[in-house]
Amino acid sequence: MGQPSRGTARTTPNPLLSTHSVLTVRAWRHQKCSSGTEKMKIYIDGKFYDERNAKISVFDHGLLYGDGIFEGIRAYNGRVFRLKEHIDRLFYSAKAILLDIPLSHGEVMAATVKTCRLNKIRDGYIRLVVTRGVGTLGLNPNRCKNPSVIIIADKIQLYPPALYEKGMEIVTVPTVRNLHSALNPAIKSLNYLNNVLAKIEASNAGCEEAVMLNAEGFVSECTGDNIFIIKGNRLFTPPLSAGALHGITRQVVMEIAADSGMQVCEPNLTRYDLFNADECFLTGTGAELVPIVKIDGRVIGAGKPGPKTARLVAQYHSLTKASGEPIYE
Ligand code: PXG
Repeated sequence: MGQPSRGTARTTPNPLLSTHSVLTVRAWRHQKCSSGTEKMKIYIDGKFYDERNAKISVFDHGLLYGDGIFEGIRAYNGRVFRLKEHIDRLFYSAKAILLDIPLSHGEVMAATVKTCRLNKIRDGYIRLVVTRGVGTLGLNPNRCKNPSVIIIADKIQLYPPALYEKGMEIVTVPTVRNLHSALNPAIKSLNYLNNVLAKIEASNAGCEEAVMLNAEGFVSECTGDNIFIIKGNRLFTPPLSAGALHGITRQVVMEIAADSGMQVCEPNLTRYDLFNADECFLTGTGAELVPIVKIDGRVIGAGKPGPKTARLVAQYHSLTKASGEPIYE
């Protein structure tokens, strides 16, 4: 995203990037961070490769069909945050798509930590990918005998601080969340076209994130984040059955909120519920907690990040600093 497509004159503006501010935020978030004197080492199937030699086959079904799974994980202060939970979710995704990860749970954890260590990561973003592996041009995954495990540990680029201070505006988009009966949104598969299309629609509307509804019209989640609202002392987020990913950050925030005396509920939510919330925020490993101040042109609460959101943000940050799988001990 953000690059002119093949065959397009370099001077042609990308029609997906409708406003300068959207471009600025996205460029910030998705800039690759590995540049520098140190060469990044990427794990592929038990070996480490320099970035320019880290390649997989064009016959890998991960590429040909989006047949594979992934996780996005963060390291803070020399520890990998909620690593076990991420690897649990990886194995649940694998089970759902009948993919045999060629490593045990413990081996995947160890390989992730080792990749961070080799890349001298203290604060970073880890992308863990398991592809179905090399097969033929046919769809049949039985031809793919060896799934591939890829681990990239990079520095993290954060959203600009102003976004957290002022809050973000989001819109509801026409693309609805995948049906459970078609492709269950709980599977973190390499096929993210459902989310990508919603993201494009958000960009076209000048927003960085999209509210996705499910086929019944209930709020599901955003393209790469879960959504929460606060009303009084109650914290609401859509249930997993509405098509929300079992977000690791979502889970942590629900625990923090319950511990600090908030009532946490997971009912079906409508756009009306979002519009009339006191506060709203998004959660995700990369974005952490992002306050939302406008949805579909409706100002949320006081139109600025709310006090209860701010408290949860602070509690989340202290947890990320103080817990996780040590990289260097
Ligand atoms: N919903 C979806 C659909 C996600 O992909 C989340 C919620 C948040 O889950 P965690 O476990 O991170 O709290 C995600 C994960 C990106 C990007 O570049 C973000 C995710 C995945 C892939 C890319 O913004 N977030």
